[in-house]
Amino acid sequence: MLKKLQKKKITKMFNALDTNGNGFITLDDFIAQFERFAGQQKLESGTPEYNALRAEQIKQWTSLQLVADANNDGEVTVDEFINYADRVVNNPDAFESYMVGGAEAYFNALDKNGDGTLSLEEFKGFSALSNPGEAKGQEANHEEVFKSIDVNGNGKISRDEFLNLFRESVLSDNINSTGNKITSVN
Ligand SMILES: [Ca+2]
Ligand SMILES: [Ca+2]
Ligand SMILES: [Ca+2]
Repeated sequence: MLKKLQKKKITKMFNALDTNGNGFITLDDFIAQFERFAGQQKLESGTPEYNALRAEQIKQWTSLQLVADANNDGEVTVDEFINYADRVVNNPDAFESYMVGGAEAYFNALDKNGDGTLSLEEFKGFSALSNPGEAKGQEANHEEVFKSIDVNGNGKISRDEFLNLFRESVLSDNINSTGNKITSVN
């Protein structure tokens, strides 16, 4: 069973994925999220990064729909999503392939200069993943969030630091953990 805070975070995540806010997650939401991110990152269509991320996004939807869309109507409701998350969070293999796989594709897209780390500037692109309304608040504390993720204080976020943040953001039931800052529940 999901803990109370986890459930709250999963609901937040649902709202973030429901890009057009109609109460269902569909392929359109995934494509819209990708397009907003691609636009913000100035990814040009046809480039390898663009294609890889778009393919990853569609794969994410396909795998989500396969396991979460219980009545198979092409829409994932919040209840379907929570039931699904309950299973994923408690299954490390599924979690790594679905959630962390997606996070890694975004890390690669954010890492503009391809040095395997994210600078503060590169990290700012992360806000494009949030709903426009939510992104405002996040913009303000980017620097603070960046510093708390950059554990060794070298001014860069490594791949591991980024992926750990994702794991923590979903799995942790500690309200004070850094991962909560990206799902902004506190
Ligand atoms: Ca939607
Ligand atoms: Ca459904
Ligand atoms: Ca970089």
